Amino acid sequence: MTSDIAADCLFCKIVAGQVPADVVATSKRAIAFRDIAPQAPLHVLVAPKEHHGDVAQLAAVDPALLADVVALADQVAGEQADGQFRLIFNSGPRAGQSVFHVHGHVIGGARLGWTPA
Ligand code: DGP
Repeated sequence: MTSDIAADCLFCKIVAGQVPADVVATSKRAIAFRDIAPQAPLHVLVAPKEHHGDVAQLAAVDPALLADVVALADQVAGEQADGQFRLIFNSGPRAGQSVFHVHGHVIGGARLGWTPA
């Protein structure tokens, strides 16, 4: 789904300031905020401010916006960790997506293993 704001979307509400979040950075079209259940010393979510369901949908309709989201991830990793990071976009429930407003998990701040179960 693609629209500026989706009803009952948690991350649209964070963008709108209706749900509190620890926002660490913003750009004109993207936002970065700390994950509520961090899995690493750095665990920030980067998302477009407008609503898109998943990363493939965003890439199809607005690749420049996806590039903005990736650039914000790089900025946050540079500001909050050592600039090295893993960027994970879960796509679909079986892949672990639970919030259907596209977001990348920016993971870093430690040496990372490679064990996606
Ligand atoms: P995913 O499972 O890939 O859709 O990631 C959703 C992430 O969102 C998950 O790691 C937990 C996080 N999350 C869920 N609810 C909230 C919230 O209210 N605030 C914040 N900051 N993060 C949340």
